[in-house]
Amino acid sequence: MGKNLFEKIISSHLVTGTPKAGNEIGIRIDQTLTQDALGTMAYLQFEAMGVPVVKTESVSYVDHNTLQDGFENADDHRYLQTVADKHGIKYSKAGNGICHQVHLERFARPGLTLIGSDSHTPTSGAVGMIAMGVGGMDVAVAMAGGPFYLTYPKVIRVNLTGRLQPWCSAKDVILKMLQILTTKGNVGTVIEYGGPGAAALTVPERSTITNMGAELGVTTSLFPSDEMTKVFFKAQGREKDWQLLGPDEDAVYDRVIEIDLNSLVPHIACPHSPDNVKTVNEVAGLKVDQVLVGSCTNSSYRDIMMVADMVKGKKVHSHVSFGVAPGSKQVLAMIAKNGALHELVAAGARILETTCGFCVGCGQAPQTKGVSLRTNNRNFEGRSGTKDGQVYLVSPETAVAAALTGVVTDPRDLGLTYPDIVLPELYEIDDTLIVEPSKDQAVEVYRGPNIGEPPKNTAMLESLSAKVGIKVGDKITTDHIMPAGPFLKYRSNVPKYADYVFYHMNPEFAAKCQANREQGKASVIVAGLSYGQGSSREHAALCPMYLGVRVLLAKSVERIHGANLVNFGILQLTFEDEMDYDRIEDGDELAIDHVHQAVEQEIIVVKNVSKGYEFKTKCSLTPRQKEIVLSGGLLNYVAKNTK
Ligand code: MIC
Ligand code: SF4
Repeated sequence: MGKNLFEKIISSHLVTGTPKAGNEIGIRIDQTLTQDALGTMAYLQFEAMGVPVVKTESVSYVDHNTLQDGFENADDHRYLQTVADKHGIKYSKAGNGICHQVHLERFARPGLTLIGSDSHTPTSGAVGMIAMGVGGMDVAVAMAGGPFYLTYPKVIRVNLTGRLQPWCSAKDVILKMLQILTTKGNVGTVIEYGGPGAAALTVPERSTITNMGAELGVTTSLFPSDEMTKVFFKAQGREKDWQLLGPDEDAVYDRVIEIDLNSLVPHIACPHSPDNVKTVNEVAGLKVDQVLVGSCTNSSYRDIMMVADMVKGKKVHSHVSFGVAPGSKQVLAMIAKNGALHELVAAGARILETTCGFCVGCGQAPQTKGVSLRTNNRNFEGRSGTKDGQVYLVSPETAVAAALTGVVTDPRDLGLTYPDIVLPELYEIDDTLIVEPSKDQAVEVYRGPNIGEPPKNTAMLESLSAKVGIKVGDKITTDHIMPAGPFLKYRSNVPKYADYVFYHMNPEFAAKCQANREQGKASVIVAGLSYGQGSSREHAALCPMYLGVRVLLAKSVERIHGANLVNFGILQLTFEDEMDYDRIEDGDELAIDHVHQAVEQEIIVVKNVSKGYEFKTKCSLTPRQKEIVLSGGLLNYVAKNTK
């Protein structure tokens, strides 16, 4: 029986376990990446492990928070640079670009494994590698040489046939996928793209598709490494990093989805979820206030050239604010040289820094109730920085159509000649902003006042007495739990950042948890379906842990967030009967007796002390994960097992 591509790469990296859907396996990690917003915690955790030099090829990127409105970011960046220097980590300075764009250009390699403390790490799956988003703690363990544990997923094959038609692009493919699979229920799945339609897509186009696999909630997405991949590696001056790698002809998949590119039309994700997808035609005519092109989804040379070509000789509509953020220094340097930058500026575009910026709510918040068309991957409520901002996700082509007309417009209706974007035979290669580490143990690590120690948890007590601190509904994202934007600068200062847990949903949450603690009680979060979707933000587990949250009771939990809860010692239970979700109320007192024994069982009985009834829950963690949770998190577990 033939192997699919995911299986092949796993087999060559397997450390423990049997690769069968649902089993826990441990794999060897070749590369890691971090970004500044989660990097500080990852490196503090790495330092706590006492390993002198990383065992992986590791890159630390600064791309999320470059506003530097205060000393905090600058402190973080200096800490990141010095800690990288000391421990053998490459440091990609602010200005070099968005981690996923730069990693794809300069580091990604077919056949390797990469984990990154950012949920869009699967972008690099575009070149035929296994790239996964994880919490910072898992990155720290991998850098120290430990295996990465994951549940062996189901593998879905997406067969692309036909060819993308003019004005339809890779973004429309992934928006279509989101319409089919939605953001819910895809935990434990990997997607492998293939077929003649996939073969015709360039690597940057493929990366737009693998990038937004994060929104589907899948473990990762991959394309085969083929002749098209070779062209990309050659153009990046890295032909030696390329190898031919794909699934066997007779590879077996758990499910096959067919997408005919010939019939694909431009799509748009409406507020406030990436799976709220319609065709652009259905929304056409809506007045637009802001248009932003950029982010790790759509900021490649191909995308920015498409934008520049479309606006050439035209003017941005008078009531639209149009911003363009090239994804990397490489892209910016090249458009500066070939004149495309001039076309953009002449048309009235605002040129934004080569960072995450608007995508993570750092700048460019739209006006009150403002309609903003963006090429990024997330449009969760409030993420833009404006609570009632109406963010729509589109391709660069659809974005420009709106920037020119002032209303949502199907780019096919513009009457323009479709630009023929030719990718360069050789990109401009200049890694000036990637600082090589000195591996000098004498390097002094800079720790400004914004750098705090990672807080520790204690082992789980025998009996748990806790109060519900908040009850929330379905699809709660890590942005709801731990807002980013102006609060990003507190990422390396957990006591401070913890004041903002659920800030936009219930600003009293931190105070309530504190009151529970004073009564000698832990706190519980009660949630609906797909809790923790959206990102690898481990602060969404770390800060609640700091506030004394010991249990999450949900209808279902997303993969990366679930792993982060384990790493910080928060017990995740799911309702055996979802009706019990309705019975429970904010403030209810709950109890679990003999927790250590209870989690060994499949069913765990929880008492609602306030209301005087019992209900059943499930704990679907692996034996290893249960032990970590009972120890109070991964740091305690590792310390216990290495004594
Ligand atoms: C995001 O897009 O939400 C982020 C900011 O990149 C996060 C990581 C973080 O919160 O640091 C992600 O996607 O994992
Ligand atoms: Fe940055 Fe946005 Fe990509 Fe996250 S999704 S890595 S914030 S560009």
